[in-house]
Amino acid sequence: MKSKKISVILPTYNEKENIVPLVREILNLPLDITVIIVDDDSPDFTGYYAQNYFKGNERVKIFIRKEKRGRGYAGRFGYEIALKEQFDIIGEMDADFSHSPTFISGLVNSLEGADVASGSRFLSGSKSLRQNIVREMITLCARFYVNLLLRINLTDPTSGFRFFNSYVLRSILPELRSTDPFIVTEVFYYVRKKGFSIKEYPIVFYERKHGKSKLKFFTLIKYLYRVLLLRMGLFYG
Ligand SMILES: Nc1nc2c(ncn2[C@@H]2O[C@H](COP(=O)(O)OP(=O)(O)O)[C@@H](O)[C@H]2O)c(=O)[nH]1
Ligand SMILES: [Mg+2]
Repeated sequence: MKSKKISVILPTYNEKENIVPLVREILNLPLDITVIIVDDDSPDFTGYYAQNYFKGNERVKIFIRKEKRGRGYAGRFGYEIALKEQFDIIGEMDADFSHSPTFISGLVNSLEGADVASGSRFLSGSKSLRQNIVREMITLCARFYVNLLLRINLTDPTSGFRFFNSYVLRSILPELRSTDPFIVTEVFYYVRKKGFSIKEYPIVFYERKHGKSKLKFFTLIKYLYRVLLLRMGLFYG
């Protein structure tokens, strides 16, 4: 796997305190990884802060988007950049330390026998150290709801910590319509629909280190509705 060109996309919105130590940890892994930060012009200047810190470092590419803010837009933008730059493997993870870089090697290795490798909070060997019980319950409910309606058949269908062989993203990118965090599930839906294989890999899910979650209650409600629309073939973003 050492010879493969890997990129890790980090969508960021107000992650100033997390971004530098996180990227440094990723760059220290014994893998050929380039980090792609997609910042939505964070009010705390996460993007500019990272730009300044990693100035001249070719392994860190930073994009500060000024239009159409949202996790979904940022994700699609990151995929597009990574595909254009011809990485063999494209990964993504949250930039708040809830996803630890220590699992990246395991996820990348899992891609030898699968098209997609996804970090799961619900396998033996997995653990969730999240302190927010309500969010934990929501994740559990979403797991059953999504698997039932979309037949994604994963232990963790809302995991945003995953790696793709690049041909998978090239194939599904034109289908994606999400503007917000629903993109996490939408991606799995099209991966399955197109017949690609997904291997889940046990991870520990940590509480975010600094800052606050951007997920709003209203986004969760929209999520439920969007799963239905996707199932009916009526989801247009
Ligand atoms: N670029 C971008 N990143 C976002 C946006 N919303 C959230 N993120 C990032 O997406 C990741 C997950 O968001 P987070 O707020 O931790 O959601 P949670 O883990 O579901 O509570 C983090 O790295 C956030 O900084 C957004 O609108 N634009
Ligand atoms: Mg988070």
